[in-house]
Amino acid sequence: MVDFKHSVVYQIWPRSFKDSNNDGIGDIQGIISKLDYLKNLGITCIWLSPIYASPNDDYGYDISDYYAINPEYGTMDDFDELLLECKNRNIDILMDLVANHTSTEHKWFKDALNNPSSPYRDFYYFKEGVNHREPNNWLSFFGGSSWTKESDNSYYLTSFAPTQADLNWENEKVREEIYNVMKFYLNKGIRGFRMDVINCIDKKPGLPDKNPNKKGYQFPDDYILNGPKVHTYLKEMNEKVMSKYDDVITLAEGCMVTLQDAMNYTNPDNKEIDMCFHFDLSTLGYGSLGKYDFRKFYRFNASDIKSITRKWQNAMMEHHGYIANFLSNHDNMRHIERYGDIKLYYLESAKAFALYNFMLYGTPFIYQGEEIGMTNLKLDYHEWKDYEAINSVQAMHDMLHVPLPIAKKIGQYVTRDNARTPVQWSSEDYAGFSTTTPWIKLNPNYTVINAEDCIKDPQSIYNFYKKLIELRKNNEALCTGTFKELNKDHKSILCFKRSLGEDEY
Ligand code: TEU
Ligand code: CA
Repeated sequence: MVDFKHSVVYQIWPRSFKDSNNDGIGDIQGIISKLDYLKNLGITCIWLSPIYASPNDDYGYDISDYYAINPEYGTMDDFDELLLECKNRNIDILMDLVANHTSTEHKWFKDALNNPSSPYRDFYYFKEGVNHREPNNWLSFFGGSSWTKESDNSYYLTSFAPTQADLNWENEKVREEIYNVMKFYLNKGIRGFRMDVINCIDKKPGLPDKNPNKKGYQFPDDYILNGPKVHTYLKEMNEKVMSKYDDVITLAEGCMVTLQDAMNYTNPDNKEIDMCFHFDLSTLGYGSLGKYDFRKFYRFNASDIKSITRKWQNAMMEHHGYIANFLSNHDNMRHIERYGDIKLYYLESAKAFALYNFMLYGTPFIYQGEEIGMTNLKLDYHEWKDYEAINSVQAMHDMLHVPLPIAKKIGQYVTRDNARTPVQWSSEDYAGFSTTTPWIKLNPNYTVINAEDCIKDPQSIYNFYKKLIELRKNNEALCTGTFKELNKDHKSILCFKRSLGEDEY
C-alpha cells in the first residue's frame, strides 16, 4: 500500500484517453486496455476525471446521477472490472467528487424545479430577483451572471455553467447525500477522491452583493471561496466518511486557495484532507478577472516561477501542510508550451519541467499525454467544445467590449480544449485512439508525437518520466525530505536541495 506522500498520480480525462468500441469517445474498457502501459510507466495511482451520468455540458462535471456510470463510458460492471484490474496491478483509484453542484438534470434539481413544495428546493439556492435583476451581482466562473432564471422573478445559483446548480451545504441532508455517495465508492474499493472546487461549498450568508458600489458583475471571490465553514464541513466529512476507512487519500481542488487556507485544509492535526492543489503556476500572467482576462498578456518570467515555488515549498516546511504538484490538467493548455518553448527546445522544455515537478516536495501528478510530450492544438472556433471558452469569449465581447475576432484568438490560446484532444497512442490512423473520427479534433502531429515511438526511444520524454518516477519511488529523501532553496537571488536558475539525514539531492 502506497501512502499519499509516496504516490505518483496519473490523471485520466476519460473522454479522450482511449476508445475501445470505436464510437470516437474514450471509455472505461479503453482505460483497462492501457493499464499495463500505466503500470510500466511506474505510476501508483489514477485520478479519474468524472465518469458519472452527465448531460456533458461541462464534460462530466455536471453530474445527473452519482450512482450511475455515463453510458458513453460503459456500465457499473465495467467500472467494477476496472477496479479489479487496477487492484491486480497495485494501482489505486481516486475518483472525482463533484459536490459543489449537480447538473440541472439531476433528479433532486428536477423535483425542486417542478414541485413548489419539494424538499429538494432547499438543496439548492433559489432566490427572488431584485428590481427585475438577479438576486446579486456575482460573476460566474465561466462569464456572465452566477444566476439562472427559474421564472419571472426567481433564480437559482449557478456559479459555473447555467446547468450546474450550486448545492446548499448548509442543509445537512445535502451533506448526508454526498457522504453516502463517497461511502458507496469507497465500499467498492476506490482509494479516495479529488474534490472538485471543494473550497466553494461555503457561500457568504445572505448572498450579498460583492463590491455593491461598483457597476456590472463582480467576481465573488471571498464570498464563495474558502469560507470558514469549508473547514467545518471537511472536518465533518472526515469524521463521518474518511475516518471509517483505512488509508483513504483525499485531495482538494479549488482555485484561489491562499497559502494559509491550503495549510489549514491539509495540516494533519486539523483532520480535514491530505493534500491540496494550488493554482499559482497555472494562473501566471492572468489579469485579476482570471483566465480570460488577457490584460497582462499571459506574461511572466523565471523569477515568478521561482518565487511561487519558494512560497509553497517553504510554507510546507513551516506549517505542516501538504500540496500536490502538477503542471498540466484538463483545465489548462498543456504546460510544455505555456512554460516552455516547443520550437527551440521541445525535449528540453518537457524534461526540465518534469524534473522540476518530480523533485519538489509534494505528490507529483501527471496529466495524460504529457509523458509523451503532447502539444496544444489551436482549434478553430467552430471546433470548440469547451463551454467555458465559448461563453467567456461572448462575455469578453459583452462586458469588456473586446471585438469578437480578438476574443476568439484569446480563447483559442487558453481554451481547455487544448488539453482535451485524444491521446496519441501510435502513428496509425486516428492515432490508435479509435478507428473513427474522434469526438474532438485529433492533433495531426500524432504521426511524430505518439506513445509507441516514445516507448522505443531511450532519449524520449516518456523514458525520462519513467526514470524520474523510479528515482522518486526509490528515494525517501525525494518523497519526504526537506526542501531548501540554494541560489535564491539568481534571476533564471532554480536550484534547491532535498535532504533526509545523510541523503541529499
Ligand atoms: O475547475 C475549477 C475551476 O476553478 C475552474 O474554473 C478552472 O479554474 C477553470 O476551468 C480554468 O479554466 C473544476 C474542474 O476542474 C473543471 O473542469 C470544472 O469545469 C469546474 O470545476 C466546475 O465543476
Ligand atoms: Ca467508446
